[in-house]
Amino acid sequence: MHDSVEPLIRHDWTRAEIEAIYYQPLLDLIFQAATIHRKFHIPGEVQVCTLLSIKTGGCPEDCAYCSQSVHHHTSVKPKPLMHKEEVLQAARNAKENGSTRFCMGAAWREVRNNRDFDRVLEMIREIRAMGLEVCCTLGMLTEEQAKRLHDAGLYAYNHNLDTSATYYGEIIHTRTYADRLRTLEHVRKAGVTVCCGGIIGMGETHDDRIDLLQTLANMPQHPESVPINALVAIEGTPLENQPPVEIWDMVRMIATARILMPTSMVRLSAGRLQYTAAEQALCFLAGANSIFSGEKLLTTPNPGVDADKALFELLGLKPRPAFKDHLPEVPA
Ligand code: SAM
Ligand code: DTB
Ligand code: SF4
Repeated sequence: MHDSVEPLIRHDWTRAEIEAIYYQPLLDLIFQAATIHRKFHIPGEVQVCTLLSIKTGGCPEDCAYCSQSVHHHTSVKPKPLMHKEEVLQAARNAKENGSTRFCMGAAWREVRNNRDFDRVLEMIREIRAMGLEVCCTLGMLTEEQAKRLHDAGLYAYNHNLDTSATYYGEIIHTRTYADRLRTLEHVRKAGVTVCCGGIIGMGETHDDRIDLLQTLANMPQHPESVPINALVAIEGTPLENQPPVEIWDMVRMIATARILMPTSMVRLSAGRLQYTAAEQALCFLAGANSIFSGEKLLTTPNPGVDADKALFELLGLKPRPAFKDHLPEVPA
């Protein structure tokens, strides 16, 4: 990294410093974030990722926001792990539609060393061979499992901290923040890039949001990818009546993440359907440079490929090539 930009990448952000950034007048915040964004990234270049729920529902965890927990009564029908061919076809379609990252989600509490895991490893190998960055989100992992994922060619692992350590206990009772941090360490040690962010709109305070950002920004290495999700309030979950997240809150969160973690990809994730093109443009200006494309996230709707093509056209955005930062070896 160039000397003059090095001091911008820090891992010792104080609470007061983050508050000063987060609470500044919105237009100043956007300007600061946009300035940093332009130092570290090509403006207008946006990573396009596709999500697929490869194993849906029936999850023993009780995350209050989630449609897939057995603790809630939602319209999601549990489905076993998908067959490999079906998943490969979805990955091919995603590639054809311009995605460079394919992310597979499984509603597991943790990975078990069984045939299902072997099948996921095969999927990773084959999707990697298509030239796509492969990401998975499968719940908790041991270090050994993270290594197996790495050896299969996994590029990124998504494991969100979701909110502050303090508010976490209000949202999830079946695992702890420490469990989450442990898995993230295993992912790091295995040499897989980290995708870790959170959700806003779950009834947390601004303090909780700042805490989450401080935890992420003060990790020994920033997560390469930081998804910022606006809660999708799902009927049948304890958070079903949460009001929609105001665009200003999303922009503030994205901009602060961009300033604290200049080189990371900041993803405008769940909740995009409720925002207009102008609102999403503000998010890109504030430093968001990644989206999920395609009609569905895991279980909820998302803008379709055509809508996003029109958005890219309108705003003059370009898709980011795969493996831009480094080209990992294709595993044998
Ligand atoms: N079971 C795995 C886990 O929890 O890590 C992977 C799947 S989980 C659905 C992935 C992430 O999606 C969660 O950590 C959460 O941040 C986000 N998410 C889930 N439901 C959401 C919702 N209704 N609105 C916004 N984000 C959501
Ligand atoms: C992330 O931070 N957001 C994505 C991805 N990582 C796995 C998931 C969003 C899920 C939204 C609710 C649903 O579709 O079920
Ligand atoms: Fe399970 Fe993940 Fe949903 Fe939590 S967020 S209930 S761990 S699928």
